[in-house]
Amino acid sequence: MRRKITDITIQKAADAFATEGSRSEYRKFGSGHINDTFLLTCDRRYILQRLNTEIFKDPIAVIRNIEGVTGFLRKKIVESGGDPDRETLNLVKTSSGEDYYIDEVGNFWRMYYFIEGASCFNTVEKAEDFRNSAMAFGHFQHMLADYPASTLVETIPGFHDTPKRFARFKEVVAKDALHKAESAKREIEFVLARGNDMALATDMQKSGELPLRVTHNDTKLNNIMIDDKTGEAICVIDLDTVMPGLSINDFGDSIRFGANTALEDERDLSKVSLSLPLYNTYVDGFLCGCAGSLTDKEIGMLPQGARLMTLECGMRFLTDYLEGDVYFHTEREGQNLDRTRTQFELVADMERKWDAMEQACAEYRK
Ligand code: ADP
Ligand code: GN1
Ligand code: MG
Repeated sequence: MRRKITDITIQKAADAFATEGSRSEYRKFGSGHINDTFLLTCDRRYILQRLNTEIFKDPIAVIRNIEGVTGFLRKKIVESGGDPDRETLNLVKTSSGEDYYIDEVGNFWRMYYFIEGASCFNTVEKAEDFRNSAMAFGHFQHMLADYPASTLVETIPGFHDTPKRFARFKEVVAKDALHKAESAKREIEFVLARGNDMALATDMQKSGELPLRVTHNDTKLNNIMIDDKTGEAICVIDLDTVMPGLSINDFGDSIRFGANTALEDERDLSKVSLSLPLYNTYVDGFLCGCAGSLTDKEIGMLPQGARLMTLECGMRFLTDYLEGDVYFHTEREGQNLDRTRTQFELVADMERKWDAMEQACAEYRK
């Protein structure tokens, strides 16, 4: 179980970093499901995070990956005349010159400079923002194309290994330690009925039909910052899972979250659907950001990336529901089951709209 954090713990962690001016206030911030995030105000603003070390078993490796990737991006941003203080994350050092701080009870902390004048969204308010986020995620991948991938540690082994997640899901269902499986019978059946599809992408990766690239792996809309004035997607954040992966997964996870007409935990399932206009917008923006680097095979598999990421995420929420909400942050009872249901509703809608999803991608093949 995760340790509760007290005010004293947060204050001590904040004071360990070399901030400009002393701490005036802090508050919980954002809607990430994994880490504990605080907005800290001193002479300027900072993001202070307690890393979830139940999930990231080697937090120092996470920091090393981020240091490497942000340093690499910084150079490219400078070369292209961009603003590296806003267009990539920047770690703040502790007073003793480290990139992280471990407190006396073992909590693992890091700090970033707060990116001012930009926001993260949980739903698409303007189609243009979604297109801009697509370009930025595509461009992110493109910029990292020549990053030395072998230096990256796999921070969560098998993160998008869908068959492995399916195997684990079946174990959890079989065990049903908390006797919750009965309450999710329909959802469990939904997953089992799609068992044969779980390895569609991983098999193509193994056979070399889909290349491994340096990818973000968690490309939801609230992991990108949109400039408040220009609407441009200026900075890709949440770099904890930057690892070798599949381009179709980065595409797919964005669709799962952003092209859904409802929130991820919406209870009224009649509101859930795949917005084809948003999907089409994202296809165009993503491929534009990737600047011609995706193969025809990858482009052809984009719809499957969307479907598999949504199915996988629903299966992960369901696993967590059955295990007692130990992975994703929850604010209410049953939230992981609600999240599961929206994901499966969305998968079902994608299956209905499959021809249109494929058609939208076909146009871009060479
Ligand atoms: P989690 O892994 O829990 O999702 P994130 O790293 O995505 O954590 O951070 C949670 C939220 O904090 C983000 O969605 C965003 O709103 C905000 N955030 C994170 N880093 C910054 C930053 N450098 N500047 C401004 N906001 C940030
Ligand atoms: C988590 O950290 P956050 O909230 O951006 C999760 C993703 C899921 C997503 C579902 C490290 O993302 O894989 O797709 O929740 N991140 C991790 O909203 O597990
Ligand atoms: Mg996040």
